[in-house]
Amino acid sequence: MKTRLTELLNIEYPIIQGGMAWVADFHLAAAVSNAGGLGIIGSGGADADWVRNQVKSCRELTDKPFGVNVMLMNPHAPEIADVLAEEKVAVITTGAGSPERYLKKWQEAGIKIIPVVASVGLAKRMEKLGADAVVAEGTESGGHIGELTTMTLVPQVVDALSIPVVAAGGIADGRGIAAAFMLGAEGVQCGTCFIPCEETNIHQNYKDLVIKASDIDTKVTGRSTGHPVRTIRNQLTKLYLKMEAEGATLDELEQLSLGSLRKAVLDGDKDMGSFMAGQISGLLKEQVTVKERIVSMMDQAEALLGGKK
Ligand code: TUI
Repeated sequence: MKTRLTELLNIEYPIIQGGMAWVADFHLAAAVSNAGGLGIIGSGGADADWVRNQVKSCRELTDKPFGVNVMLMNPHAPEIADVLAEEKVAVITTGAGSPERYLKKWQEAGIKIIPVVASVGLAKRMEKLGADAVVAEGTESGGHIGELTTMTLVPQVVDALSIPVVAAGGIADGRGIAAAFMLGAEGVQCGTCFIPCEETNIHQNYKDLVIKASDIDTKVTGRSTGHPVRTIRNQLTKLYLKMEAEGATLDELEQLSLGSLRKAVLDGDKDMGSFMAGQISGLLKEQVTVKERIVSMMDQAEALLGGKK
């Protein structure tokens, strides 16, 4: 399946791995790139040294292109932006904001830039400023989310832009890929489907929670703070939503969720961890290797879209 995205990124399959904070380290990114997709190191709230080390480690595991996601709410984002320009990583994806202030520097370093957007407005601004493609991410996604669904966002972004559009949110098998292509996307970004993979370097409880989740097992917290985040429901989401309903302050809510992603990924704390995952968790029933996941998704997509290549 050749598209403008596979050509742009020099990859075999039109699949970008989501830059999941704490979850997507160089092990996962290298595995995805080695399997023919585009692996992404999720820099989340990490500092610039961590990112530099991850990039170097990833280069030891793969000769294929890979990228780094910059979470723009991270206070270390300016230093990370510099490190990525110095290291001349192949691709940068961004999330949770507008990367406007960094684009020139990254372009001068020859880096392909793919902002993740949740609205047509930001998508258009990114194209105007020279982005190479955009990821249009629907609210089905895990983690920090926008308002629109993948089904509504993707075709509207496709119609508004000339550069390639990558669909994200709710895609975890070949049917999802085929559907995204029908909406005009030229690639997909998938995060949740890589959580229960062998190569994902996280606590086993996190993988098991995604595998055991049903269709209705994710919740969105933080709507009242303006930073909605989708996670697997547990004691933390219950408490958070109760406090939000009772009008808790930003400070109180921050206290509750402080370090909760770490608790999920490192400690496997099923009750108080923040297990970011998308609505498609209910579709994922087994732990497989990254290669198996990608090949089965692509086989199914190619069959649905009418034959190979
Ligand atoms: O960024 C994501 N997903 C994320 S980031 C993250 S780390 C985090 N941890 C704790 C709390 C909050 C975040 C976990 N998941 N996806 C891409 C995405 N970007 N979704 C929504 C947006 C977005 C939202 C508003 C992008 C831009 C925006 O407005 C910018 C503007 O200036 O218009």
